[in-house]
Amino acid sequence: MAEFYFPQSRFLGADSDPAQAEVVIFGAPMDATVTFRPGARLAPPRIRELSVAIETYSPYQDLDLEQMAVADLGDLVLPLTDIEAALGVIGQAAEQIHLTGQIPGVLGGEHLVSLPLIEAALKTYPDLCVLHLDAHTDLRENWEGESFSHATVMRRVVERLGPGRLWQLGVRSGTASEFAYAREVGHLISTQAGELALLVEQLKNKPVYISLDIDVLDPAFAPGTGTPEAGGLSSRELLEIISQVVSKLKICGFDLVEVSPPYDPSERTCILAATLLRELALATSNTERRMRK
Ligand SMILES: [Mn+2]
Repeated sequence: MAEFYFPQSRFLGADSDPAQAEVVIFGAPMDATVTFRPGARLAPPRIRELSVAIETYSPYQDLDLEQMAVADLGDLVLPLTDIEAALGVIGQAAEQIHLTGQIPGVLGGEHLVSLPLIEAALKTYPDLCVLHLDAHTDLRENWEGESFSHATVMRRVVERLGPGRLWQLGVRSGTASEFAYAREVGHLISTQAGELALLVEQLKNKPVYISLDIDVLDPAFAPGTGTPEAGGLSSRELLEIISQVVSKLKICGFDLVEVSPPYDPSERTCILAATLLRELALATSNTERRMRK
């Protein structure tokens, strides 16, 4: 069994018994492969602490976390420098949650934590698709000789899923060959209404894993991240996409990664991350009903 340490506060409204919860939150505080500015492993406790600043009720979805069974397990105890071992621990923790039909919601950490999380979901949901919201393609074959990195994570995911099952939204940075690969093996979409409608149409009956890199947002809204990239979504656009698009999907797991408190002096990124975590948890409330269809 995975070992957790518990920060001083639980995430907002996540006070259910883990055995009874629909959504089970935990932190994966790892940033070993971050290429530019580390710090993401400090995010889960800070996002929890700052979640007291927001309400449990979402006017966007007209849903309240208080009406939902959400648990918070705390943060995984991870080996600091053994990346493979850390990924194993993260994957195992998620697998346990899937076994009981619950939905894991994970706070990174860097984006490489999504790989074991998606592998774990794939074991339970063999026809899994992934919706990846990010500024970056994350499709490099390797990064400075490393095949497991936050810059290669979606390439490894595609290798496990097979073609046609990765949908990428908000991407605006990568090499020409990464963009070519993205178009060849997956779906690169914009926030244009027609493309979002097509996404819902094609994914609504499939189990979907949501991987949200905070840098999909413009650095004006989310400066606290390791590799910010200009030209991103506004926080309002992203909140609308979650309430109007993501909530229509059968979400079987989600993560929120790459928040970096050392680059977030105003703490606006961490507070926004808490809001996004609330919205993602609430967006799963349709999932159980949809799974039965
Ligand atoms: Mn990114």
